[in-house]
Amino acid sequence: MHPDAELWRSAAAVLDQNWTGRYIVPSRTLYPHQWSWDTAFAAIGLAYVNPARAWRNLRSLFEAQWPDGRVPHIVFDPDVPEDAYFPGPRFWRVPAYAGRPARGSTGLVQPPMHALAAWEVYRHAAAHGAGAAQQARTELDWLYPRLVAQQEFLGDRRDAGGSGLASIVHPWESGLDNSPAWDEALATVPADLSLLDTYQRRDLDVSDATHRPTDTDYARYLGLVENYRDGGYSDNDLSLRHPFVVECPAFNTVLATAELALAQIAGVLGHPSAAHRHRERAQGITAAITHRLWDPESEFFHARDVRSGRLSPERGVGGLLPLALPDLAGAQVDALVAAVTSYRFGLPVPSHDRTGPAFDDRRYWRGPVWINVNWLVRRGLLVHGRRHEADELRRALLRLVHRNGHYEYFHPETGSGLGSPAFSWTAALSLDLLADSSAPAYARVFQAT
Ligand code: 2M8
Repeated sequence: MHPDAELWRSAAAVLDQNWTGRYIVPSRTLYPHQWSWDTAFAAIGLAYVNPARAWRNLRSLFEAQWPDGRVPHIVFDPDVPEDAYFPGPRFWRVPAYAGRPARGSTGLVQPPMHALAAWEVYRHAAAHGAGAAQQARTELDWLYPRLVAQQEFLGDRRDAGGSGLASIVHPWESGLDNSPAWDEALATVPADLSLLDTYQRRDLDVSDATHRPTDTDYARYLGLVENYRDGGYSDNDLSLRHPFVVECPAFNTVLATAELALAQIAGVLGHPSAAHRHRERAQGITAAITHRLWDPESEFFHARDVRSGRLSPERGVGGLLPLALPDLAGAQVDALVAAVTSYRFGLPVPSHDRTGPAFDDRRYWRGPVWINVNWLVRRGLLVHGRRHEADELRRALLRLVHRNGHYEYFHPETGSGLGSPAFSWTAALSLDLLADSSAPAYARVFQAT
């Protein structure tokens, strides 16, 4: 069988195997519930093999949206036992809301990838016939106000720095959980190691401790959840009440990209003035990212600690993602493309600058290669017409997955698979990479607006 056909078949099989009937798990071993941005990446791949599941997956997640617009970072499956994942529903103590029983979700968020995913699923729907196209239109109608509510929550309630950017209140909200980009801000968060006597980490039962966060960091993660939870998950006066409030370049890039996708969706749904407002918001967020997070000396985007006002000195993969912003200034695009192709990163990009002291080739988000952020970097290369680098990245990613399997992440030197095997977003985005060699069509999505 042709290697591409083989990869296609194995990727589709992973998505099948991880489908629960209502939603897709990130992986059967480590993550037995529904995760927010994983749902979006999975939908992008399901668009090719089973669009009905792509929509069902998005719908399941948004059915758990809070009345304030936040989309929880994990929606707990009531059929999965409490001890299958830690921290589970009992730790989060989320009250009942919107007709849903208590303890149905976490109170954190993740990067709002869903508008882009919905747009991608819609774009591919016509290829599956008239019925699928009709369903796509109906689902877009249902999702649009919910996607807008998510943007409003993040842009308003989470603008803790008053800068037009959304802040994250926990490293888990970034999706780049253990990135060195949080180290400096996290160092000021108390680490109560006794929490680990009270609560048992579950991740270490199913994965190698040298890959996962240290106990000190884990104790900080739990302390941050407790603080946010005990404040009723309120976002009032965040920078006074909460010890971790950070503006992340990757999170805010996804926020801006969501506005651009919403502009497309609003256009299809016949709301031209809303489309115009979405494009303006994307421009506003892009300007704020440039103003707040660009460091002209390092020529890189860094996370900003809102409480201290300091930019993190680290060059994490999140600092490359503003490349996906179509309105980014040419000099910044050039600097990011240079970083992407330099020894610091290289194709495919690792999750951290290889030359930085914090780089760790195995530990979670501190060095290994992840497919989802590479997919976003590739999108950025295409948006800025860097076709050659985008094609090279596409080939490198497909080679990596084909040789090593649909792992959660990969060793940045040897390429060997790490973390969970049969990981949904690796499989889903492999399908998209296999299907989409027509690079310029991507960029046109934005330029046509
Ligand atoms: C990882 O995060 C979870 C917590 O949310 C964990 O470490 O247990 C991250 O890689 C995150 O980006 C991802 O969404 C999640 C599920 O795949 O796993």
